[in-house]
Amino acid sequence: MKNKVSANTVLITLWTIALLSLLVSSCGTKKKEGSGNNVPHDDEKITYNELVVGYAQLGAESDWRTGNTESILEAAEELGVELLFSNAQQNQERQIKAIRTFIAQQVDIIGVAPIVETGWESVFQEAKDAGIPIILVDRRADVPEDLYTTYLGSDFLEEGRNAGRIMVDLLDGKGRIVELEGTVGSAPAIDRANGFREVLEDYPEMEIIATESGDFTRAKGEEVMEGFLDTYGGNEIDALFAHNDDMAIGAIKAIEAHGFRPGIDIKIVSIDAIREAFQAMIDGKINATVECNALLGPQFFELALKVANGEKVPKWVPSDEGVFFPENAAEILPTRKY
Ligand code: GZL
Repeated sequence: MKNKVSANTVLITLWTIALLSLLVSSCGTKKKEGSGNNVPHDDEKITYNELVVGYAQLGAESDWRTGNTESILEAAEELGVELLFSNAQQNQERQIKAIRTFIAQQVDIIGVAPIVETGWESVFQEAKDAGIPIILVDRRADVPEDLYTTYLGSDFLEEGRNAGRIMVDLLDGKGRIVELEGTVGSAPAIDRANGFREVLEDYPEMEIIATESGDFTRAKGEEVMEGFLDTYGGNEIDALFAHNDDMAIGAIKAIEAHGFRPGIDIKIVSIDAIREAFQAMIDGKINATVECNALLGPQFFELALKVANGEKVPKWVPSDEGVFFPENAAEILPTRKY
């Protein structure tokens, strides 16, 4: 009996060891690759503090850009993402060089705000060949859709349409308009101009008498507006459409230097909704600003993590945006972050 009992004991012990070793091995190993959908399983997914992102920012040309950069840096810090950040000072070659550096450093994801729409196909192909997904942020690039994973940013056409609708109301369907365009060849400049003109098509007595690029900066906006005033005279200009608030604020200086009242003698509609535009509306110098959301940091890293983990994301993630007027500018200004 004793022997029989000991044989049973041995068998039970062996089964127990076998069962325990099976349990330990299944907990300690990743699930098999290729289990159907190739999406990493939970225990294979990386987390924010394992994510390495290269971000090629285009410059620091405006308050909007400053707010955009701050949003990206703060979000990386809060989430614990390792961020390699470069500022190309509005130079495309430097942006392309930054992307090549990120490829060499084998980051997980590359984010880029393309300064202009063209000239990206080669370097984006290099990123694709290196297996590094690209996320377009803020501005689109004119490349085949397989060269970027998703675009996070505004509907610039709609921003231009909104500015056009407001301008029609301000001028009651009739007037002579000068236009300060953004950076030549950039997605916001191209689409804001097109959206604005789309609306004006139905108003033949609304005429754009001059358009010139102020490169999204205050200094250039003031310089170009001075040129408009010298050429046409303030009495011949009913309104200004500025593709961003920084150029509008520069233009305000030129308008006042020529002895005219911005917002009254010359109406002003611009885009971005930066803090200083709210102050200018409070001061009666800007008549409306169309919001272009700069605070894209949190959404960008949320997308980056999803893409790094092989999750499906939409080809375009549009920003939520509004339009602001002087009536409630004082109430809203304290809530604005850029
Ligand atoms: C728009 C952004 C533009 C802003 C400008 O998304 O690219 O660039 O409107 C900025 O202020 O310079």
